[in-house]
Amino acid sequence: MTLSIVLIGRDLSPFVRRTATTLNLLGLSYTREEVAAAEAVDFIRQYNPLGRVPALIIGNDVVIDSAAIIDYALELAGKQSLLSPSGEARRSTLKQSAIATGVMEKGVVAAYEVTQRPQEYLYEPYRERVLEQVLAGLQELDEMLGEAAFFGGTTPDLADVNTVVAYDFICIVAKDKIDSVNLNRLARLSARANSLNAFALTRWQG
Ligand SMILES: N[C@@H](CCC(=O)N[C@@H](CS)C(=O)NCC(=O)O)C(=O)O
Repeated sequence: MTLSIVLIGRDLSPFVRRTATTLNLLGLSYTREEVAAAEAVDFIRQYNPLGRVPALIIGNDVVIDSAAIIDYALELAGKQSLLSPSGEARRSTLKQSAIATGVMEKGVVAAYEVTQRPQEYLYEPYRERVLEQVLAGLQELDEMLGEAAFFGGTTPDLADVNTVVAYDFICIVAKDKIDSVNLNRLARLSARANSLNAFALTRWQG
């Protein structure tokens, strides 16, 4: 029996996009409820008391938080191409992914500083500090990638998903910051990944 899978959230959210891209790469079929967290609070709270996306309805079950959803998806698909089962390779992928998800978190904070506060309550030094953290994370990932096509070698792994999603998100919310530093390797990684369907289908078109 095939399980019905519904992903709640839209791809502007890096946490939603990293989940959708992972599902795509794993070849799991799903449908979408493309709602914005800020606009569909009551709807999302049926699935997550915090009103956050993503949430995944799978059969009669609801899984929340992108990390838990991705963990579940990896288990369901039973493939090890995105994350090695053990050892140094697994630790590296998890470390690169932790940096990338940290960039996402800080990027969301920086964006909310602007979108969720009245202009007079915006405290620019805090936003700047957060964006410094974002850039430090991206620079480290750029360095770690080096001249490789993907973190995963010739095909993307979980670190590639998280890095590309983090980089693309910061290009949306703080393009001036991206342009202020040299992240050429990440720019190439993003272009390479986004030429693949799994990434292209989730790229934010807003
Ligand atoms: N740790 C969570 C973070 C999810 C998250 O922060 N989602 C944002 C959208 S990018 C959200 O739903 N924000 C609404 C809110 O916090 O009120 C995950 O990985 O799923």
